[in-house]
Amino acid sequence: MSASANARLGEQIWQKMPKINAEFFTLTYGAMVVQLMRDLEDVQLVNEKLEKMGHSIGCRLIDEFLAKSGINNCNEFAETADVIAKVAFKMFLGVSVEVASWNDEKTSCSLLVYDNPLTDFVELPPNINLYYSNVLCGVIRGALEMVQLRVECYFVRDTLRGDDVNEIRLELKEHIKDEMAEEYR
Ligand code: MYR
Repeated sequence: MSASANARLGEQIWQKMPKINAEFFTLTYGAMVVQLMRDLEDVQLVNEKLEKMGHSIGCRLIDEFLAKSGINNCNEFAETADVIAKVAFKMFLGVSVEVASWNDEKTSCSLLVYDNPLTDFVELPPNINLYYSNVLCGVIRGALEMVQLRVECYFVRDTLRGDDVNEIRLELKEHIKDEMAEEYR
């Protein structure tokens, strides 16, 4: 199987088989990252690719999340962040995440991921600029886009790079106008 077909397979497994064994999933994700490193030969491109893959996963995942959680409309961004941290991470990765470091406007916060199952068994070579779990940022961005929230989402601390915690910064940029809904108003 070609390198890119392997990478595609990893993505498909993630999208279509959310209940697969966690260890197998973690190892599959790792194999996919390694393959992307080989194929793209540029760490920055790999970071971007992981984020984009996450985005397309997030766009699909949101329906399942809303259906299973029964959550529909968060009034405040703070509520949305809490739902991501406490419900979504739990549902999809089995871990709970802390929300911290809000800005005064309550449009930007950090998600502190103390235990990231994606990085079990993983060690990075020193001085590599890889955001190994960048797929998570894409998943969050894609899922929120589907509920009309445009966000920027990026890693600021990463235990694989020697930090004491994984910190994902989440910034609300815009409430996307729902043109269909506007038309029927
Ligand atoms: C709303 O504001 O209407 C509901 C917002 C729900 C947002 C849920 C986003 C799910 C993000 C999935 C992250 C998964 C990480 C493993």
